[in-house]
Amino acid sequence: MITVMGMVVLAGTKALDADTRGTRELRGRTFAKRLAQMGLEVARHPAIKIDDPLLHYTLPDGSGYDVRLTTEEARLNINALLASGDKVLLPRLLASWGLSPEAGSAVIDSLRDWIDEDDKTSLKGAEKRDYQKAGLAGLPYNRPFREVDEMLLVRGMDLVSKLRPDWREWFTVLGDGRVDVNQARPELIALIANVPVERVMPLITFRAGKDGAQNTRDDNRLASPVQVAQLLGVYQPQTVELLTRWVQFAGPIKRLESTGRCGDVRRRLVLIVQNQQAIWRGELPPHHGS
Ligand SMILES: [Ca+2]
Ligand SMILES: [Ca+2]
Repeated sequence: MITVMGMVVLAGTKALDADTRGTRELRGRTFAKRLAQMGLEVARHPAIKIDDPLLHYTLPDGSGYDVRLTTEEARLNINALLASGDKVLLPRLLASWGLSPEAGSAVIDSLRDWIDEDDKTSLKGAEKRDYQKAGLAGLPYNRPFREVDEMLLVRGMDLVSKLRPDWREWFTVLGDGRVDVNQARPELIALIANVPVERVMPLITFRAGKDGAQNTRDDNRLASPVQVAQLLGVYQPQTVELLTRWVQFAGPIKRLESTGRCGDVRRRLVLIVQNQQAIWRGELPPHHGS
């Protein structure tokens, strides 16, 4: 009797323990999300400056939020890139992520087949038949991507995602396709200019201004393709032309990224704003690395 009672009590305590941990974790997740939401509400106010102290907030227990303001054009617009018939940037990007030329062109052909209206499979691509064979009905959508996440449905993108878990951070489906060089990450500028990423550092240093930090009031703004080419030490006419075609200097679509934290829990909420209107909101996995 006593043994059985003891076991019941023990089991009860264990369940209670598990509950408490579960509840604590849930509370942490909820609280981190609330903090991230708070950050977004503060950040979207028109009076907020790019280096406003209100973009960062910490409570005495260490929980809080950090908001990063950038532009959506700091990313590659996958629809614009595919529509342009690009044969340079996407292959270069996938190769830099470790895809073989064959695997890379298969992914690119499949991305093209996904957005073109017809059902004719391009060389290494994938259309309705190919997805059906794999047991996937209703694919491809045969229209431009409306969400970055839709790209994951394309044949071969699982491999990309395995090699580059942060692949989403490179793409957008918004904007006119030209990359905002005042906000883009060094690796993306290196990709467009076809230079090693070290060669982009003088440009990053210039952009950061005297204090060495991006997104502060002393930042310098890049203003012309020629200036960009000079800072990168790029003089080849073809590359300069590519630069001129694919860059801009102030993307009009604002991207607000707010990370709320509570204990070990991080939650990242994104709000995209155009002409003061929210056009997309969602949650993404917390950053790895960048
Ligand atoms: Ca198609
Ligand atoms: Ca600065």
